Amino acid sequence: DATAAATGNGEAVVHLFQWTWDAVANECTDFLGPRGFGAVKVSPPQEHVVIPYAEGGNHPWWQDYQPVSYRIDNTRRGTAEEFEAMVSTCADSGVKVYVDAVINHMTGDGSGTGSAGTEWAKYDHPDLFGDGGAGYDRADFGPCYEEIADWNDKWEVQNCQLVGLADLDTADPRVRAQIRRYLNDLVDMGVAGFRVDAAKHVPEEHIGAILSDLHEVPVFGGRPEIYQEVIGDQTIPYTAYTPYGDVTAFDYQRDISGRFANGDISGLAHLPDYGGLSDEQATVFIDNHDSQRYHPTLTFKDGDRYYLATAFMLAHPYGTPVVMSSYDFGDNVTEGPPSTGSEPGNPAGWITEDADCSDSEWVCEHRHPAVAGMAAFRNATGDTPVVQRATDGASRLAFDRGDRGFAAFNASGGTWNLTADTALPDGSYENAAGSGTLTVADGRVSARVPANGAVALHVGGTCDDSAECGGGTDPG
Ligand code: LM2
Ligand code: CA
Repeated sequence: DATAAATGNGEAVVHLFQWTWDAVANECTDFLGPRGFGAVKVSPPQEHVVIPYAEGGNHPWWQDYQPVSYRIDNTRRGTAEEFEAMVSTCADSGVKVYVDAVINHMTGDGSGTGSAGTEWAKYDHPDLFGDGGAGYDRADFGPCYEEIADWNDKWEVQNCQLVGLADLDTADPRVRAQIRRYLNDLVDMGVAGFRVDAAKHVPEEHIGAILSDLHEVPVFGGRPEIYQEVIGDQTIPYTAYTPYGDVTAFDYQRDISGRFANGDISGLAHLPDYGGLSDEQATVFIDNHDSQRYHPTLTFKDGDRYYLATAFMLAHPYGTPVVMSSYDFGDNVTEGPPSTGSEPGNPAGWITEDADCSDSEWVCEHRHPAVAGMAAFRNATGDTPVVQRATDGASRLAFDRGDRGFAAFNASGGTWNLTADTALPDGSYENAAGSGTLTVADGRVSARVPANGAVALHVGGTCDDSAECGGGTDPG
C-alpha cells in the first residue's frame, strides 16, 4: 500500500545472492513486500571481468568482485534498464534495494574484455562510465602494489592488495570522486543502501570521506543505509568503522551459528555487544556468501537447525538481520549460479537464469516455513525488550518481546512440551515460524515446539489476512 511504499516495510534484509534483476523484481512483488521484508541486498551491479574457466567452474560467482568499470549495463544479471525497473518495482512493494559496492579494488592480474565490452588490464581501466570521460591508470592505485603479507600491520591491510586485486588509492581525491559518482548514480536511481565490500581494506577515514553527503534516496528519503564489511580483529577493530555506518558483526555470526550447530542456545535471551557493536551498529547474519563456502559452521546444507538459527536472528532485536538466500553449489565453492547458456545480445556470451524457488538449484532460504513469517514478527515486535520466559536444559529457550510477541526455540531432537507465562494478550495466534495455531489464555501459552523447530506468535505485523500472507494475524 501507499504507506508501505513511502516508509518501507521494516529492517529485515534478504540477500538474493546472484539473482538476476528481473527475478529480484518479481520476488519483491510476490514475496518480500507482502511478507514485510524491508530490503533486498543484490550482488554487485557494476561491469565485471569474465572468466570462462577457473579452479573447476565456469564463470565463477566471484567474477563480480572484480570491477572493470562502473557501468551497470550488461552484467550476468541483466541490463541497466532491468536494474532500474527492479529498483522501482521493489520500491512499489516497500522494499529497498541495497547494492554490494566494490570500492577497494578493481581486477587481478591479466587483461581482457569486461561483461559490457570494456577493455581492461590490472592497472588500466580506461572508461569507468562508458562515456570516455574518466578512467583509472597505474597512478590511481597503490600506494602499495604487493599482496598483504602481515595482517597485524594495519597499514598493509588497508593499502596493499587483497588476494592480488589492484588496490585503489582511496586517498586520492580523483579516485574518491569516481567512486562517489558511481554510488550517487545508484542512489539517484533509487538504490537505498550499500554493503561496502572489503571495507576493512579501505582506511576508515577514506570511507568517511567517500560516503559523506551521498545524495538523498528518492521515494524513501534520508541518506542511504550503510553496512561495512569488516572482519574485526586486534589490528583493526569493528568499532573503527562505526562513525561511518553499520558494521558486519562476524563475532555474532560465529557465536550464534556455532551455538545453534551445537544445540547450546539457552543463554541467548540477552546478547552482548559483539565486537563492541551496539544493537544499532551491528549487521547480523547466520552465514554469508563467503562463510557458507569457506567456513560453513551452519548453512542451508544443515537443514532444520540452520533455519531455526535464522528464525532466532529475526526474533531477537539485536542488530539488523540479513537472511542469506543461495543457489546450491554442491561441493564446488567456485561454481557460478545456474545459467541459461549462450544468449544473443549478451556480450558475456551467457547470462544467469532467473531464480525459481520451485527449482532445487535455487535454495530460497528466505521462503522456508521457519523464516518466511519472521519479518512480520520482527516488524510487529519492533524494539520491545526481550523477557526470558523459559529454558529447559541447554538447548531450549523461550522469550517474550514485550506484549507484542512470544517465541520458543528448540535446538534438540525431541519435542518440547512447553507451558510458559507470556505478556501477549489472550487470543489465538498463527505460528509465524512454522504451522498451526496457538492459544494464549489467562496469560499462559502452551506449545509443542517441534524438534529443531520454533514457535513464534505476534500481534499486528504488516501482513493483512490475505491467503498469500499465510501466518497473518489481526493486523491491529
Ligand atoms: C569480499 N569481501 O571483503 C567478498 O565478500 C569476497 O567474496 C571477495 O572474494 C573479496 N572480498 C574481494 O572482493 C571473492 C572470492 C575470491 C576471488 C575474489 C575476486 O572469494 O576467491 O579471488 O572474489 O574475484 C579470485 C581468485 C583468487 C585470485 C583473485 C585475483 O579466487 O585466487 O587471487 O581472484 O585474480 C590471485
Ligand atoms: Ca585498500
